Amino acid sequence: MPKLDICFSPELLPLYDLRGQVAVIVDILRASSTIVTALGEGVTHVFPVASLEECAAYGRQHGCLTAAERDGLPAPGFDLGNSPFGFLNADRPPHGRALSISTTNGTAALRRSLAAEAIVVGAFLNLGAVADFTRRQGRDVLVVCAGWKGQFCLEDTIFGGALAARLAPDFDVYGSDATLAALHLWQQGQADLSAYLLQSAHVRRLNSLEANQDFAFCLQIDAYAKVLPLWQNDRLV
Ligand code: 3SL
Repeated sequence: MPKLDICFSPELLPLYDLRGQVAVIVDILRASSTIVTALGEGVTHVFPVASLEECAAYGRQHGCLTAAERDGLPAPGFDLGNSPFGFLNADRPPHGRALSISTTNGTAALRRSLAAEAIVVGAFLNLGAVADFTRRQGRDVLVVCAGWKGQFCLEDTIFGGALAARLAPDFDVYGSDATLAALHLWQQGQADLSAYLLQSAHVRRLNSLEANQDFAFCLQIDAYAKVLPLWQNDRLV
């Protein structure tokens, strides 16, 4: 039976062997939610890159939209920041455009997971699509939580618990304390995710940046039920 495990932070990735596994990259607030939204709103493909320089270079080379964030704020000189609402602006629809994006933790977590057999971006917005995909793959799954600058984040971990709950009993979701902890968080928080996460560090950080509408948006389960950002060559499609 395949197993699901959870890596609480990209700093812990050297402890895992991603070869042959499906990596689910999660940065609920907000990179993975923003990438899902962008693809759901008509962006053709996404180049997730670690540095601001690469983000700008991809923008020039591919003529694509650019989005960048550092410390929660839009990085200067790019078309957009890291808010999903950037892709919901009726005056500037993203249809048919590609996107390069660089964020503090989320896109860097993806770049550090390239040894995996398959890489998919997960969020509450596409939880069902990720669960269906991982079930079809039938391989071991590692949920890679982007965290915050190497630290544990509640919202990414509770997503891991939600995915584990969806994959049980077809997957072994009881094999590590990390997954057990995530399942416990999900059992505690699922009835009112918003209330449960209110005290979390990143929610407080976003609130101080007046990005609290993003928080509620990113917690919508299966709002983009058909969006499955899959890594192919150098991009998410
Ligand atoms: O670090 C990241 O990847 C971002 O998602 C953080 S923020 O939500 O834009 O602050």
